[in-house]
Amino acid sequence: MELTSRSVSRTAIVSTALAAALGATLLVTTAANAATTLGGAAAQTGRYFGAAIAAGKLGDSTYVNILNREFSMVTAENEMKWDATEPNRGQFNYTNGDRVLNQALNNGKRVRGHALLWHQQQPGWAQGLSGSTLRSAAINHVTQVATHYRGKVYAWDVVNEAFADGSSGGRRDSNLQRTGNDWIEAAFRAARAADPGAKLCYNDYNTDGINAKSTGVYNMVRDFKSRGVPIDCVGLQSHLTNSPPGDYQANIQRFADLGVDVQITELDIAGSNQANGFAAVTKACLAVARCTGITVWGIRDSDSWRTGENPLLFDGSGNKKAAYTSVLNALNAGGTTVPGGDPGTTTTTTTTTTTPPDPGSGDCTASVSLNAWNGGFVATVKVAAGSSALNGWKVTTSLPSGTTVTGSWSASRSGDTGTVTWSNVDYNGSVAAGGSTEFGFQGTGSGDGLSPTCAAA
Ligand code: 9MR
Repeated sequence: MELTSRSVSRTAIVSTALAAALGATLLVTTAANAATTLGGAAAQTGRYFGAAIAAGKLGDSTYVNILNREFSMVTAENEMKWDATEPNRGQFNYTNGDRVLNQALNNGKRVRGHALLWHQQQPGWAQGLSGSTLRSAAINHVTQVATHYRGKVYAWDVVNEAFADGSSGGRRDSNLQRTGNDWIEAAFRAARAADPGAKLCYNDYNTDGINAKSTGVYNMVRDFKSRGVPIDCVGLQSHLTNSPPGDYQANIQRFADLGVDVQITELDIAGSNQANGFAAVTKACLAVARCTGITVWGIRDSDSWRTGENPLLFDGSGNKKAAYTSVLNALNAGGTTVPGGDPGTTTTTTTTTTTPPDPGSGDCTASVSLNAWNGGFVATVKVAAGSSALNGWKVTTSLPSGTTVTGSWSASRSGDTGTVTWSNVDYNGSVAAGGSTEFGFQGTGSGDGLSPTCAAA
């Protein structure tokens, strides 16, 4: 058919009408599928959305209504801690812990137990103990409390906040630490024996980005996994101001790559960028398959431990804040995006592409799994030994022009653009014949076509 100006204009009209009709249909579909609560929206992504609650507030109907409507996971803010559950040595009190547990279970929610051992909120009698007496009292506490809640909690924060702030990357000094460096693994083993069905987590703050403290935790988790110490998850508390760190998603990813789940366990965000910050946290978790859920540390601003900072999703009267809407929208959008990116204009996808193992020198092969979005990516590189063991390895990647590495883990690198070489670090140079190890990095730009090659070093 000859394309006349008349037929063009008619076609345009038809197209516009079609687009309008389609648009309307899409809107209706989206509205029908979008969940209207945090727990419901998170469930559509296979995750939970939880809140820390206080037994003393369960008589407040505004509070309970929001709790029952919005959240699918519950943490006792204080009621399952050592001072609450074992006020006198060997005498256990589960009254308030059970109130929180039953409120959750009776309303179809799950429970994250918090926390079996911590240097704070110890009963006075434990604060006065040391050495082997404290060790056995601590392990008995783990055993008794985890046994009481056996089969009823989804996860336990077995140990809370055991690493030091600052650049050391080491353990925090505490009475528990002074019983010997193995106190954490002893606690995890006791918890597993007492409740084999609960996921066992290590939980900490200021471990949200890649830093010395989170790397200390990372090294401990890697060590536990390599020695068979039972650990299933890592909690990033995420008490934040304005935004998560830029490498938040990469940090979540590197823990996930160790073979543990990651949970955002105590989220609250102060500051004027709060709504965007909550969206960025939510999207980062959604971008990592093993990030299994998010818990906010309180319901209304007036319930928060951060008095005057208003860091939560509901105001003091129980009204939904802008931060609430931004979390709900991020959950309903599903998929992934770049933390801190502009949710209004960024179209995002998660793709996992694995390049075929390179034929290499026969010593080793390298393959890459990519989690990419518009403008950035996290690459996880698997280094596999051939028929001989490796005692060191070197991987070379070719980054497309315009691409820059912004952070990396489990390897040392030669640069951040162009051809980058990656060498093993002290703990992952030895790879058994037929075995493998992984390192990873985050970058801006495109992660396509990295074509890693591997050689023994
Ligand atoms: O929110 C809790 C507050 O009510 C307690 O007074 C405080 C005691 O130290 O603990 C708060 O919860 C903490 C959590 O158990 C561990 N991470 C930090 C939390 C905020 O301080």
